[in-house]
Amino acid sequence: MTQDELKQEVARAAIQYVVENEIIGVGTGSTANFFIDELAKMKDKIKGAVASSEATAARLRAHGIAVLDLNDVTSMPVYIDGADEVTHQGAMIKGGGAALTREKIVASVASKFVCIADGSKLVDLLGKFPLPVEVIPMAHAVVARKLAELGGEPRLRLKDGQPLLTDNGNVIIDVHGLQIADPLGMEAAINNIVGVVTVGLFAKQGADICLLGTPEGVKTLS
Ligand code: ABF
Repeated sequence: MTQDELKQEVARAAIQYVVENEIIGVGTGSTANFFIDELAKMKDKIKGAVASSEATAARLRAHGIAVLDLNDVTSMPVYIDGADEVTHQGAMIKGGGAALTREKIVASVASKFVCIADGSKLVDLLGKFPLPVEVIPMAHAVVARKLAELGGEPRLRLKDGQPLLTDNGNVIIDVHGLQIADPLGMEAAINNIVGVVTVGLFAKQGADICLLGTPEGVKTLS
């Protein structure tokens, strides 16, 4: 099976966690896109969705799914999203899609985080995937110096030769070369760096359930 087929498989499996007549939080990335396409088949059975990026909002609207403002939502039973890396304990690196801030915000409102990923994302130690950190543009140099002190190699994410800007108008530093043995401690340390908006470590609030697409079928870690 191709990686896309594995992502489609796990996206289909995630539908079982959608609660009818409720609002659902929806993530960002190619796996999340496959999930949105599956969610569209039951769009009349949900109240609407809260999107974790403009790209996800556009895809939801294209399917005729109501996109709700998080400020009008006080709770939601489930948030479904991909990851760049995930451990057996549910800690994740996210942000490869530059949506980490809104992903973390929407996930914080949901009662349950269901991670959907192809099996290649499961790791014993986080950090081979460069850790995304969303940063206020005027602070990226000083934040990069602080991140280097933590043992990483910080690189400003570029797009077409210019700093990539997130939906929130910030920039992203990807930290290469980390071996994150203490995801909770690293998340707290980077959160405390002045100028950091969000770090793409989801350890304090990780995945409650992780669905992994594998050639042998969907495996569930919980
Ligand atoms: C999103 O899912 C991002 O946080 C993460 O980078 C992405 C994974 O992308 P894909 O599903 O395309 O592998 O939540």
